[in-house]
Amino acid sequence: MNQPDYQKILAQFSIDLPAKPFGNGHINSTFKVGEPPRYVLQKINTAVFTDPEGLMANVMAVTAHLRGKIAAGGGDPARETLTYLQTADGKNFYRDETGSCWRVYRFVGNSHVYEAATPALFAESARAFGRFQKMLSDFPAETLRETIPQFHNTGARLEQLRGALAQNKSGRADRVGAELEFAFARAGETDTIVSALEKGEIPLRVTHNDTKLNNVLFDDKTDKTLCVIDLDTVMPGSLLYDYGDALRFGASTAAEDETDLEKVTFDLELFRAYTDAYLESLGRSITEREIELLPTGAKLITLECGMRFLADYINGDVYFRVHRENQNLDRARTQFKLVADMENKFEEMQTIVAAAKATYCAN
Ligand code: ADP
Ligand code: GN1
Ligand code: MG
Repeated sequence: MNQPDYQKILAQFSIDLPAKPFGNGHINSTFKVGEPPRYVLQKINTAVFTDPEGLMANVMAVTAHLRGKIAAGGGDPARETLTYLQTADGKNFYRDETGSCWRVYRFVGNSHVYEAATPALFAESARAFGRFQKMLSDFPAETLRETIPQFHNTGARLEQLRGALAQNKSGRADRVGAELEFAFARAGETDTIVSALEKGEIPLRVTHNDTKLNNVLFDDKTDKTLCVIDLDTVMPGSLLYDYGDALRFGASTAAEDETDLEKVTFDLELFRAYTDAYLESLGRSITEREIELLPTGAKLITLECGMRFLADYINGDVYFRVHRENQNLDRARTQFKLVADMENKFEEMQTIVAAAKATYCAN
């Protein structure tokens, strides 16, 4: 495939600076622009985000709302949320002649991300997601487009796995019998969050939906969090999705694609650090039933992510970017290992949540 003409793309945003690949995301392609970097250029993966107009409308509305809140609280919106540039003809992304969609936003200088964290840093990220949740609590959720329908509907994800298995496009299905069995054995639990939402037991909120540790920028000088990034999946959802996804990634003792499963465990110290800081920052804005379901949220979002990786492996690696063979299968296996470990530690998780509730969410 021909290299895209970065200079021509950037010229649409009136920028004349060099671009270099950047970041570890599985979906979009990211570049830093300028040396030292001044902007981030991103190609939106339109196979995943089929409605780039809707996606950018969401992101622009959410960042405008956050900017207002940050400024009102005496913060610096230029460092604490993302600022997108417009093209010369006033659009918030540029569609090139091949149909690829590109957007540009300001690089937040003197910042870094973590792929793994200590309890103290993980607690910092929890406070950032807690603040994010609170700042969006009065955002009109119904105005957001559901850019990826049923994104965190774990039951629907299980059905997608069944569909992948039935089609077996890659011919790999016979290699993953044990993993399929693991997922299908938990079919009865997959509806818990969605059905609690449907019954009105827990509130529908504006959620981030992709709360990996590497989606928070930390300040180089202070190691405090600056900014929640990667806003493409901001949609109406459950707080349990955000809590669960953060723990799935950040409370693991190994990388998401670790091949040695002995190294992959669910770390209760990290779990406690995140839970304490998250509940402290949410205080009484989190409901009783949400608190009760926190351990379930962590487990189900991890199970769901494992099912998504497994389905993509069977589909032939068409969704998540891979850098080596079997990477999606390795990712699925780490997630299922974490789920099994959470099942063993479930009572301890509940005890940690109850203690955090008593400390931070009491009347
Ligand atoms: P992806 O969807 O590929 O995960 P992200 O939006 O998370 O893309 O960006 C990928 C990486 O680029 C981040 O993990 C972070 O290291 C870096 N990054 C993204 N936005 C900024 C920014 N505004 N300032 C500095 N670094 C950024
Ligand atoms: C993808 O884009 P990135 O790498 O932040 C995925 C998430 C998964 C995650 C697993 C739009 O996130 O849902 O949890 O990979 N994003 C999308 O690492 O599907
Ligand atoms: Mg990201």
